Amino acid sequence: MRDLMDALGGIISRIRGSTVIDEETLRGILRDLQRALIRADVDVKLVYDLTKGIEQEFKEAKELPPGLTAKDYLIYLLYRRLTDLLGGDKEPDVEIKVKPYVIMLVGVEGSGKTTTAGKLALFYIKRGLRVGLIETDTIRPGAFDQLRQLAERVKAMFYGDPSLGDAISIARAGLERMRSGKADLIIVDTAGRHRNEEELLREVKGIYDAVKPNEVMLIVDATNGKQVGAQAETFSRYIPINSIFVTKLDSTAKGGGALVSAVRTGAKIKFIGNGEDLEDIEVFNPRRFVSRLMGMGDVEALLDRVKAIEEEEEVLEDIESGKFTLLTLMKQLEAMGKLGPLSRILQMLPIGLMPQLKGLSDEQLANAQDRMRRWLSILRSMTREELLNPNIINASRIRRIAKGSGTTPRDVRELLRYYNEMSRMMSSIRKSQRRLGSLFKRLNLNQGQ
Ligand SMILES: Nc1nc2c(ncn2[C@@H]2O[C@H](COP(=O)(O)OP(=O)(O)OP(=O)(O)O)[C@@H](O)[C@H]2O)c(=O)[nH]1
Ligand SMILES: [Mg+2]
Repeated sequence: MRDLMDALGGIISRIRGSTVIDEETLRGILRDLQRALIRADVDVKLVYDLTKGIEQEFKEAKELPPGLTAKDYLIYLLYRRLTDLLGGDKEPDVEIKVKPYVIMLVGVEGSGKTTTAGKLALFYIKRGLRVGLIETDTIRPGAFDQLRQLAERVKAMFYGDPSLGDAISIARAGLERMRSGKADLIIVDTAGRHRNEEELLREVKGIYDAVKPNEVMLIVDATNGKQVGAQAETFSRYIPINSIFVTKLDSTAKGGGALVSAVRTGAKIKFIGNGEDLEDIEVFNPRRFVSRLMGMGDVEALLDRVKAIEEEEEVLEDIESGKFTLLTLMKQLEAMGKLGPLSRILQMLPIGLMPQLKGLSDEQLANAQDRMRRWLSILRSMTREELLNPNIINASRIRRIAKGSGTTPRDVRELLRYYNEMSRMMSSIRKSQRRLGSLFKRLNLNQGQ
């Protein structure tokens, strides 16, 4: 993945280094992006859609959130589109909830199944599970020794008896053994090669029927680039593919294409492998992956900012639509904490929590910040019900909340008083806003640009 990382790094420096992002600069940047993605073996049509989408969204954005420059916004769009292409912002669930849980590994020859069996075993043993490994590959010479040695290294149970002859009997016997050995997780490794593809797939299907795994995990080699989708397709004609493990991301320029292709099969990419060591396994998180591709620190700070702005946006919407609960207040305090004095909420509400912030002395400012922190911890100690219906907060609830937040009942009451005051103020602001109509709103939205 180094190549793609370098290319994206170059694109980001180019964005940062431009004086303005005009039509021509944008074109050039998007062309670089297309080139980088196509070189990483991402499907051409997808690349085209992605850059087209960025271009449109960038041009259509009429108002940038305050404090965000056009360059920031372009980098943010790049990040968001790439994350979406890799499956959005959901982290896969890798927790084992049913025991014993059986995972069957399938994949073409040399994709990394046996190594991955060892990696998965170690991953779950570290999380306190008893793991059993079963080898069913009767074709590759040394397959049994290979997995037995891995099992010894990670301290997993092992079963594999080539004298039984056929893979299906071995799988059945292995399952029996691991169950009586009280394994929490049983991993069944399979062959990747046979006399022909048909025969391999029929054996895989036979093992599947005998073992009835909770999960079939397809192991794909990232060096195959966008071909991994076709591999998934072939296997899924015989058995359902539930999850994907992408190996060898460390050793190929085609990793981007492999990942995108895998995402598009509809099966969840759960893990990626980035090295030959057993420790080289990572839960696949598209957000984290893309931030790293784009050069972490830089992008992450920007993303935090965008997120805070989005949260602030929500609060403003709540306020405008007449919803002002303690939950709104909590979100407001959180957004203010992240955005600082730039916050539009702060500009909109010159009184209240931090009266006339600009005119405060350092000491008063520190006090205000202390109070803000204290109030946040009070709000975080409340239940959702309390946040939405402050009326139910009686004396005993106040005592509980104070205890939970390490404050005093007096502090809690102070906050509730503030909330009531604020609530009243909000409705008067809303009234005046309504009177001044859209003019006021427009003026307000255009601040900071
Ligand atoms: N660089 C790198 N190499 C890997 C990774 N995963 C596996 N390998 C290597 O890929 C080669 C094949 O791995 P195996 O685990 O034997 O693959 P297999 O799918 O079991 O192969 P067959 O049993 O023949 O189908 C070995 O040399 C592994 O060390 C990875 O994430 N990165
Ligand atoms: Mg193998």
